Amino acid sequence: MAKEAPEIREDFDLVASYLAEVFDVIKNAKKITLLTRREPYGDSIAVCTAFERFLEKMGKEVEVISGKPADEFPVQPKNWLIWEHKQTPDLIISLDTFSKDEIYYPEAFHDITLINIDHHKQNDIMADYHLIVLQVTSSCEFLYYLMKEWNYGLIDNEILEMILFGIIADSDVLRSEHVYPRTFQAIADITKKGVNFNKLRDDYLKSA
Ligand SMILES: [Mn+2]
Repeated sequence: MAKEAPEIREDFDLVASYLAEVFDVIKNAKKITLLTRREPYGDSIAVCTAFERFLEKMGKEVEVISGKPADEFPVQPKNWLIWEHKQTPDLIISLDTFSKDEIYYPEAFHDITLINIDHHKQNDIMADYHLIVLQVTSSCEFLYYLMKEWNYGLIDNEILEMILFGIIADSDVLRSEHVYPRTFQAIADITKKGVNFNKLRDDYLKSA
């Protein structure tokens, strides 16, 4: 399959019909490598950490590759590599990254299926599948909706904590303009499960 330029959609509902197909690709992969940007920030790290845990619960072997470490953040991927890879994956997923120049993408990766998950207005990553929506605070918020569709039962409180951290970090504690009714619904659902908003807000403010 030839890789194509991104299609960017406003709202999550506009990708809904496409989700089952993408999840089949994920289910069929055994080794999955998650890529995020050279200089990861709260949302990038949290979305990789949450998705790594979700995929591991599905029985996948997962590696996360980014640029420099971000020790200031309270969440960290388990199998985190800095600008190098160990496994040869059968699926690659780029997360929270708007440009091909921002991800680790060696020649060895070029023929491997790539899914591009993001929420930025501009994105130039050529991929086999694009999941890009604008009306979310963060990639973490977007991933929460994806995981809910894909396998709600695998979402535990540890994953929810990372999701809420990413929402808080990328919206700068809900002060950004990219906060939507759906965001408040997600926060209500997550905190109802016992995840502590105030603690994560304080963690974020300490790291910022
Ligand atoms: Mn983001």
